[in-house]
Amino acid sequence: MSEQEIRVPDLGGADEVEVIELLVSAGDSVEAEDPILTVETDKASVELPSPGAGKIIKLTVKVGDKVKEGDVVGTIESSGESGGSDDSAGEPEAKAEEKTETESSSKGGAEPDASKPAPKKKSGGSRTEVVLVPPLDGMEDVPVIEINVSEGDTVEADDALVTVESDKASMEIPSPFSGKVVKVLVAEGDKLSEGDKLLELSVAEDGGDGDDDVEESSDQDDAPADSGQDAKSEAEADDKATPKEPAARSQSAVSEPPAPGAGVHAGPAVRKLARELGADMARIKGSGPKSRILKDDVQNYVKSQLQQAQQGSAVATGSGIPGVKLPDFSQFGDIEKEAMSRMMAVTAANMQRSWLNVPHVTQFEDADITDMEAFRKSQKAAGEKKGVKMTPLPFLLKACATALAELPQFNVSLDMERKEVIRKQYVHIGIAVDTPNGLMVPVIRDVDKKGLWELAAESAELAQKARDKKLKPAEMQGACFTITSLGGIGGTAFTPIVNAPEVAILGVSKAAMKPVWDGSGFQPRLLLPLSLSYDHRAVNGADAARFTSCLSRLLSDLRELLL
Ligand code: CAO
Repeated sequence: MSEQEIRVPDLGGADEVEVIELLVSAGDSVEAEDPILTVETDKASVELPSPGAGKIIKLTVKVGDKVKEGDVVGTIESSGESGGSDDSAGEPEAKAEEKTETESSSKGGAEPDASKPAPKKKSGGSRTEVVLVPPLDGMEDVPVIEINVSEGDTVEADDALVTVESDKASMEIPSPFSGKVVKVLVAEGDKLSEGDKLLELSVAEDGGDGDDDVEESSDQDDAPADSGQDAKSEAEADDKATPKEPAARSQSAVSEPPAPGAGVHAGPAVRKLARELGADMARIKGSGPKSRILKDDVQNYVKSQLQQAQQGSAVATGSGIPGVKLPDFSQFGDIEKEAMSRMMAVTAANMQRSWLNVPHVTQFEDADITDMEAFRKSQKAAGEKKGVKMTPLPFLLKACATALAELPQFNVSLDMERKEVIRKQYVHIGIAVDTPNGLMVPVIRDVDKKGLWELAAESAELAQKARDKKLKPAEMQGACFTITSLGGIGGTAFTPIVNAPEVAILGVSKAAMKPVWDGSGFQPRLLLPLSLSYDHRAVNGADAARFTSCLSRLLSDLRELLL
């Protein structure tokens, strides 16, 4: 381990440059040549690379500082693993310079030597093509914002070579050939127009990457089969007469300009990070100078997207609606946090799913159960003998089974994907049971075929099993309809949530004595409030009113149940 200063390398001729972004902090581990900070000249931004692998001890500059070649910007404790090995520790500047030389030709330090011709060279199985800027949708003098390749890189046809950006959009200029980059002729910040020279590409005659022979070898007189140019024109290819074909091909391959606002300012490392994380840079707000997007901006963006997705999926179950944001409740007073029980989490998800998927409407009706209550009470002694308590629930079950038979559109489920209505030939009814662990809905099967005592016994047994957590999964499945009775507790009406894929649920509130006009006077009658919520896709309002009227009729006169 040894300490080594991180110095500003050769800046391609720029005197003093401004630090616009710190890419690491004290304590960060870096590899050799990882970017440490970004500086900006009047032409381009350049990332200063780490001279070796190791741990950053400190950075001695901050954003906005001006630095020049040779300035110390920080210290690194070299791990001696790669480029930052002890061998190189003594020569950090040489390392940095080496990197900068590569970068300055590709990222903005050096001006392209416009005076130098751009000959088409060929040697052995490869030729050198000069890639020109294709038509830019009528735009001229469009600045280069990113060079996507460096000398020595192998590219495929259509790989992005450079990115240019107008005030409206940014677009990538693709490679017209597969090959190896011999020389980059532009720098970030350069302004390009159609026909300008971009770079030299060594292209294999056999369609490979033109890897090897890039030196000039004019003794090879085989002109490229498709160029139509002779050896003389190759030697003079220093102007717009350089092969036109690549430019034409480039035009067809120029990517569609992104939507307005997609133009972004960011350094290559930030762009790379965004690409790796799959972040759309057009959506990220830059906090750097001139709204430049910094690494932190990308990370914060991805973090917020993840948080939103997590909150959204917890509550929205795929509906795409935004989640509810929670404040820090502890700012208002003491709080305690407790994990949801599994049952609560499942119930919450089911409720959410039903509420979001089912267009709910609730129909209200009062049933006169004065006579039914008189009958029910008359059965008390019989019930004690049988060991069964007769509550209003079995009557409700029986009445609902009869109503479902009369109005079978309530005994269906909808398959929206297949656009089918599934009609059920059985009558299984769920009963909502309030338990210390939460709501459970055991199902009584074939309600239409069972008598009141049987229904009373079975509902009591299932309710007890629910409270004792002894229900089997099969005992909670297969319902066609649900009854949720809060009558033993209180309330005058409520709007229950349909237990999808059922299409209706009956809420029952507490019966109360009320004056009812009989045509000549008010009579005291026991009225049972009914609240029928239904899926308006499956059931229309008139049928819902028919259903509650039917229930009211059946409960008011039990003889109706026999018909
Ligand atoms: N009006 C007036 N009194 C009623 C009544 C009504 N609608 N329904 C029941 N009662 C009376 C019963 O007659 C009984 O009184 P007595 O002991 O004097 O006879 C008392 O209330 C208690 O009845 P119960 O609740 O024990 O029995 P039940 O058969 O009516 O109900 C069950 C069983 C399982 C439905 C009920 O115990 C229960 O858990 N209800 C809550 C359901 C629930 O939480 N729904 C909400 C779901 S959505 O969040």
